[in-house]
Amino acid sequence: MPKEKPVSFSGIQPSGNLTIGNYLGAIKYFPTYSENYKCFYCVVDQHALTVRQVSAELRRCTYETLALYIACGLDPEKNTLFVQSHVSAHSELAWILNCFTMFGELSRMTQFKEKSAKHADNINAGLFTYPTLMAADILLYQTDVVPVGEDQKQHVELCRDVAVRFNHIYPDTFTIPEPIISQSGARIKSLAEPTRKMDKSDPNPNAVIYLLDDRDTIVRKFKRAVTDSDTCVKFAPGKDGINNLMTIYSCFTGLDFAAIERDFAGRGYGDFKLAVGETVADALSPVQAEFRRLMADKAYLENMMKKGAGAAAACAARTLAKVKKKLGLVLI
Ligand code: AQP
Repeated sequence: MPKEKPVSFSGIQPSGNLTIGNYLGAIKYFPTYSENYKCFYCVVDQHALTVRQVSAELRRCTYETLALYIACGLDPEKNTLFVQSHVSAHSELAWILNCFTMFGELSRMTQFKEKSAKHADNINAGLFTYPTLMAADILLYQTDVVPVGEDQKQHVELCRDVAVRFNHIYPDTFTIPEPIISQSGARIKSLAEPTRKMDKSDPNPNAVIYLLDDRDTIVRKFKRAVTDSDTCVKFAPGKDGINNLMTIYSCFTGLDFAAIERDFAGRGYGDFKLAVGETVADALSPVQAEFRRLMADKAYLENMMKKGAGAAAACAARTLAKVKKKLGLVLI
């Protein structure tokens, strides 16, 4: 069946409280696809299982991530919002794609290497095959574009390689997806170690701005952000801390670096950090208010989960049946 519109798919793990990294690298852009794409945005709870989770926390974060999708501007009437584990086709297709993905390809994934180092006591098979589940997420919907932060580019490229390999053997099965990485905000760094990505699972909460942090906390964390011993607000190589703060400020205000440098000429880092903190807190305040409203209505969220799962499952079932038929699995 020809598509009415190209398809956009992306997902976020409910593996902790969402950060401004998740927002600026991904969620902020999701609503911009709603008019011209058929959009699927997923809470990828099965991906979160690759790292040990506390059950009650995983459940809470699943509701919260869904509520944050909407609070950040995704209209559930225009987008299919759903939870991965509610559509069993994801794990079914992941198994099939495991049989078309090479051990060497998975071994080269940066995230696998980083997470294996971080969780040395739990280097499980799911952590290793994470990219094939992600490929299943994407390919099930015949996706054209995948808006993601820079860290996920490698996984989308692997997904493309697997889809091309599959299509070579069984022609015209999958649409080959393109990763879309934003020009700005694609890699927001930690406030404590600004050479590293801001991670929602960072054990140091001062390194991360969570979307649900209150105003005082946001301002305090930015005040404490690691910068160099210079005082001049200028984007330059090697000034990782100030470059990161300027990137965040630019993403939230729309000002380019030259304008920020002009505005803060002759003023120290202290003034700038305060401005960044207040700007981010102002921008997140309406998102937080809408989030609280949605979280007070669990029945609404559950109803939406069911509706989203139904719509996603219908699309996913078509691709899965096509794949099974091509492979020679008997359909009854
Ligand atoms: N720091 C970031 N800057 C820009 N984009 C980012 N993304 C994540 N961190 C940044 C993008 O957010 C989307 C969801 O990714 P995820 O659920 O895998 O987020 P995560 O915080 O990286 O999740 P983890 O793996 O649970 O946390 P850590 O890494 O803390 O162990 C993606 O589009 C991602 O690119």
